[in-house]
Amino acid sequence: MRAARAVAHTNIALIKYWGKRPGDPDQNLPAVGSLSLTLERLRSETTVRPGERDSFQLDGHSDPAAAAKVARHLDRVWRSANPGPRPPCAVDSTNHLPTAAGLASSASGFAALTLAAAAAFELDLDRGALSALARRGSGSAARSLWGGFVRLDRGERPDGADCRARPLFPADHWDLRLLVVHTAKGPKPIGSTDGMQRSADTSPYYPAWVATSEADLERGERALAARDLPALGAVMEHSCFKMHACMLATVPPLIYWNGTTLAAIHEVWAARRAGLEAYVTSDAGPHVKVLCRPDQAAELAARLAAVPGVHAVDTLAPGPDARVELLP
Ligand code: 2P0
Repeated sequence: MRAARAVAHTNIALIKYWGKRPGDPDQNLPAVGSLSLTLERLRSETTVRPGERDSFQLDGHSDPAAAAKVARHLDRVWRSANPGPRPPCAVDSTNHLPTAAGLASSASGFAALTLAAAAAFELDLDRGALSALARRGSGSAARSLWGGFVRLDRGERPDGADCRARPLFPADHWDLRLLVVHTAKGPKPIGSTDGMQRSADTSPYYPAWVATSEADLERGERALAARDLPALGAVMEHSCFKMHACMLATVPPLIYWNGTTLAAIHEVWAARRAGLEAYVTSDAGPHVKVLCRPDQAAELAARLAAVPGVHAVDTLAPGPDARVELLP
């Protein structure tokens, strides 16, 4: 075993993932495919070294629940190539993004952990196989192996081998901006894994959500290929609001938004009526993400920063591939 450090950037789904298909829970198989944009700057950096015993630190703190998830994921990576016991690992991770607040720290976190662990264990795996492994840690992590625009296919196989992401277009395919409009501080009340299970069990709109997702993926991919922002924005908003409709109809209801979330959405639509090309999406959290042109990003960011209750607005360009290096 070696020591290795990986960096993976977070991603925002333009066409959303919500719900798992039946099967082995450890395979973590999504019920729908998804299409994402990897972001610059917002990233996880993870080092895996040989240790006396397993240890895990996130931003310099230990957390037993997170350490158990990390150990389970190290086992998956190790067992993908080795029958024997896994060597103990010292894992250190730094998140350059707000953790557990709807900004997908699990995406960049499990992607970086998968990449660092595979390099530390000296496994010869291609990125597709790494993506399928990352998915078992967190569905959205499968998409964070690549920069730019990425598609995660739902797949059909029970072993998940065909459920891996693939890069559609690199970051320089289309110079877009994503504004992250922060509307709250602190972690969200209900994690995605529990939330999507509740939706699958109780939301009468869940079957419609699953049935209509494939068409959205195709529309989204076509709009990306054509660099057609109004077309991409329309299907991105539709996917987002269908997912939130499914969440709202869950028993008890899943409402990840606050009042400021809705005010920010209305502000984006007002900007659009005023002639700006801006489209919203939001995830399992209260923040609003706005897809727009680079030349209109500053004006939109200023409008959104002025909405009462908005804490901050980050402007992000498409980000790079995940990367890994062996350490001495
Ligand atoms: C997404 N989300 O596509 C969607 C939109 C949240 C809303 O992927 O259970 O943390 O670990 O596979 O990846 C968040 O879900 O869930 C997510 P698990 P994950 O970005």
